[in-house]
Amino acid sequence: MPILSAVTISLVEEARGGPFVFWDDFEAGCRSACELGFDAVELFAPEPGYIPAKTLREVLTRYGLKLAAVGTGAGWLRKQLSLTSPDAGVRQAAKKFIADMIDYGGPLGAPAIIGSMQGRAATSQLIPEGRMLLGEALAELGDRAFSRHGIPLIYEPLNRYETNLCNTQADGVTILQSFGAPDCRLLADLFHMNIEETSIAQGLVEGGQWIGHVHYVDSNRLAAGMGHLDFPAVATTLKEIGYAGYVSAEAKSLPDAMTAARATIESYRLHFPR
Ligand SMILES: [Mn+2]
Repeated sequence: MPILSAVTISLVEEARGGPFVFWDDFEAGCRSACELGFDAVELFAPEPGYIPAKTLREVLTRYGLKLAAVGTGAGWLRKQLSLTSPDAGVRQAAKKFIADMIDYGGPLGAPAIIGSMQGRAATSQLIPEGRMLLGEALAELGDRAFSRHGIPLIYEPLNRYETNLCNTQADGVTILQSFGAPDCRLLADLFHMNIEETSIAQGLVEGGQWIGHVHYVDSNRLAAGMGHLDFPAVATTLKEIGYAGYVSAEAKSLPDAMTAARATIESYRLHFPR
C-alpha cells in the first residue's frame, strides 16, 4: 500500500485557531480536498455522530474520498474529559466518549485518535500513575477498536507543553508494550517530534512498526514546506521503515485553507510520488 494523503476538517468551534486546514462545513472541505487530489480527509467533530454516519458515507463517496481518522480532542475541549483525570467518573466519561468515537469512525474504516484526551499529571510525582491509567485505557479501547472494527486505536505522543505523560515515539512504544496495548498504533506528529525527538528521522525509526498515522505539518504548525523541517529526510525514513498509512495535514489554515491544503498536496506529490 502506498503512503496516502489526507487533510483535516474541523467542525469544533472551541478549537478555532487550532491546527486544522478546513473548517465548519464537511461537504465544502471534502469538495476542496477532492479538487486538490487528496486521498482522504481526517475529521475533527464535536461529538460522535455529529454528522450522521450515513451522511458521512454519502459525502465521502460523492467526492471519492476515504476517512483517514477521527479525532477525539473535542471531549477535552468541550467537556474537559481526560483518560487520566484523578476523578474516576471523569475517566469513565472519557472512555465512553472515545468508545463512541471508535464506533462512529470504525464502520468507515477510520481509527480514532487519542491526543489531548490523554490529559496530564498535575505534579511530576503523579506521572507514573498517569502513565498507568493511560496505558490501561489504551489497552481496553484498542481492544474495542480491533475486535469490533478490525482497526487500531491511534495514540499520539504530544510535546511537553501539552502533556507530561509521553513525549516521544520511543516513550509511546514503551507505554503500548508495557501495558499490553497491541491493538494501538502511534501517531507520529512532525510538529511534536520537532520539539521532542533527538532527530525526527531517529524518532520515526524508534516508532518503527508501531507508527499507524502521521500528522504531516511543518515546524511552525503551518503546512508542509512553510517552515524548516527536512521533508526529504522524513519521506525517506517513512519509506525505510515500511510505513503504509496516511500523511495527514494537521496544519493551521494559514494564510488561508486552500493555500495550506495546496502546499501540503504539492509536498506530498514531491516526496511520495506514485
Ligand atoms: Mn497531531
